[in-house]
Amino acid sequence: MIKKQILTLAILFSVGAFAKPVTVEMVDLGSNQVVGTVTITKSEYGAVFTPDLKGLPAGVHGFHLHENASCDSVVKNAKTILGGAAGGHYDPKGTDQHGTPWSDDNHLGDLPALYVDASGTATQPVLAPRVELSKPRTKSSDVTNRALMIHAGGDNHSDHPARLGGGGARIVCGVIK
Ligand SMILES: [Cu+2]
Ligand SMILES: [Zn+2]
Repeated sequence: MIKKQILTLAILFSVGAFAKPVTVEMVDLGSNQVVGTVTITKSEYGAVFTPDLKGLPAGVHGFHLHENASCDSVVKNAKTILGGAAGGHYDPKGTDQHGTPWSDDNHLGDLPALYVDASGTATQPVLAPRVELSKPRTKSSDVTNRALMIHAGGDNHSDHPARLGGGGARIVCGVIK
């Protein structure tokens, strides 16, 4: 009986039915202080991003997977861009379009916006249906070696009237290991 259960578990692991949750330490790019974590877990319906963050500006914030595993600043045209080394929204299909988390013709890194309450706390999870923590067969992951980014403004999931949902400056970032 026990042997059979162990065998079942071994099979489930080998097909990637269980993907280990990934916890990302999030850093305020202005102060360099850790403001909490976002834990990414696999569900039957996609990846769930659960924030446990404090000290953020209240409201709705653009929230994306960016392509590079770095939160460093870059200098462009003599201006410092906080979090610039994270690169653009993760876009493995090269769509060059910003859109909704549930459509295929835009960045894979487009997540639902993050809600921060009046006290500056974010605990409300969001679901990204296309993002896979471990893919069948290859077991490669969409999240490993990327950056998780929170923007100053919201996200209308469109490139109009402003590009990339209009979220503007990068305020909080975490490298996903
Ligand atoms: Cu972003
Ligand atoms: Zn995007």
